[in-house]
Amino acid sequence: MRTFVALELPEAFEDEVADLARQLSGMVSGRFMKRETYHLTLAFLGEIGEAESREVIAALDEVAGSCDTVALRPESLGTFGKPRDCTLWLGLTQTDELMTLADELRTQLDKRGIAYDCKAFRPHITLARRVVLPKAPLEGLVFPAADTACRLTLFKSTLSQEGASYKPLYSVELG
Ligand code: 2AM
Repeated sequence: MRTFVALELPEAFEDEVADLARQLSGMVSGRFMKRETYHLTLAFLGEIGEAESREVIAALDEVAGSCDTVALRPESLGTFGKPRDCTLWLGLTQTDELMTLADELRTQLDKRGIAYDCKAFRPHITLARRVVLPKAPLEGLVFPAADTACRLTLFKSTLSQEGASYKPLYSVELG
């Protein structure tokens, strides 16, 4: 199964992210993500089997025992890809606590021999894919207020023509 580990978002924060996405949907064209897909990925694992998933669960338990809840501080919009076909995301401030949490998770995965995408961690929440950006800057947007993430989850990702759907497999509470 295709998997990743992510922070779940508090409901009030999700509401405000959805509100930002609504503002953007009037300014850019693209395939906007459903609200229930919002998350903050800490490590993308890709394909894993049963035995590996048990190791990932052990890693999450270990992380939950040593890491506190983390602040989510919306910072700016960002994109991956070309301006006429990109992924549009909300970037979060790389606070020490958030970077330490991602480091700790990755250390625990390393200890158990679980491979993950090693690209540098860039905290973001994907808002839309296949986006065509306008030439003019995106202005006048209201960003979500800062909040706190408390739950770390192993997700299964299923790809289909309608886009990916994510199912939580195992969660731990931080702090
Ligand atoms: P994205 O939204 O920027 O594509 C599930 O695919 C989650 O894992 C998404 O948050 C996705 O980020 C993230 N992710 C990180 N590395 C990935 C990779 N190599 N392939 C697919 N998704 C990846």
